[in-house]
Amino acid sequence: MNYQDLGNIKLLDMKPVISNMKADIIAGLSKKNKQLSPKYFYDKKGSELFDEICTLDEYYPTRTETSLLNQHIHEIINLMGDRPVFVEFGSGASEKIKIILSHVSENTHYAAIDISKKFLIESTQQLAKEFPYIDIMAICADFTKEITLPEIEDYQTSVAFFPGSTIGNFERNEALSFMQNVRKSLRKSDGFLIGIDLHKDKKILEPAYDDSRGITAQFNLNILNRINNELNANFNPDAFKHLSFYNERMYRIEMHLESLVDQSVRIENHRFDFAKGERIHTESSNKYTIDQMKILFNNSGFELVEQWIDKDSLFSVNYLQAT
Ligand code: AVI
Repeated sequence: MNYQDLGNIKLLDMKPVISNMKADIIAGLSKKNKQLSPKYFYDKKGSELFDEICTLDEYYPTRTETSLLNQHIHEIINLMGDRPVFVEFGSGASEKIKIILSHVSENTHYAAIDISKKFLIESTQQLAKEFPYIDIMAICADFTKEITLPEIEDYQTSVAFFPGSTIGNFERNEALSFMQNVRKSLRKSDGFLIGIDLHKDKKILEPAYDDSRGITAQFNLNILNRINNELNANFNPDAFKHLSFYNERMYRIEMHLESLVDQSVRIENHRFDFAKGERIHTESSNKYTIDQMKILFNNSGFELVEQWIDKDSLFSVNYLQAT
């Protein structure tokens, strides 16, 4: 494998295929039931709004997962054994890994996988300044595809890390194939530390996705601004409203944008007609029962070793071992 030495980090560029936003958006809006992929939420503004969501009183996942990781950090470190390689799938700003890196010995290696090369280099270089005693590698790759991880000499266990219940934003079949791909990139007995949000009363779930300050509404509507800015479109975000609800049959929060009037929107020479009340499905956030998680783990070649759940049964952090 060809690494580039970038001073305090190594870069391995797997040259992922970047999806074509314009083609994706046009295809989604041309469907009978219009839809947009939640991956397009995250332009600069969308990422800032998501960071703000994570601090909201109603949005329990971030603080609950963070406190579970802090509370059980010594058990987690023990399970990882000596000389582990921590591999984060979709590392983003590499925030939650800091909880772990601040407790490990210098015999730890951290590999961050992300598709956005510039952001990946910036965040891993920043991390390397904070944790100069840890070997850090940035892997530019699409973590939703199968990835062959580099062999790292002298390191014993690889531990995949996938926090934040990001798995919830995959459809159930995509979640299974993601887990199977992670399994293929590991060896038998390697670990997988994954945070998954739990199915619960909609009295708790629904406000988490429709907060009183309207930040989630702004986050949802911002996708229309992004399409206007980047694809030369003429959406009027004021002519749509944020709608979210818990679909109990499907065990998922659904977020939609609902058209407030009959209207037409253009993206270059493509025209999309909306009837009043028509919706664009922008995100699903799947929630799991304990049994559903067990089935997912077993069907993807893992066994559950430890599961930590907060006292209110809101969120789970799971340590799995590859079988
Ligand atoms: C990133 N992901 C796990 C968040 C979630 O809870 O599904 C995205 C989000 N959407 C609205 N609020 C937060």
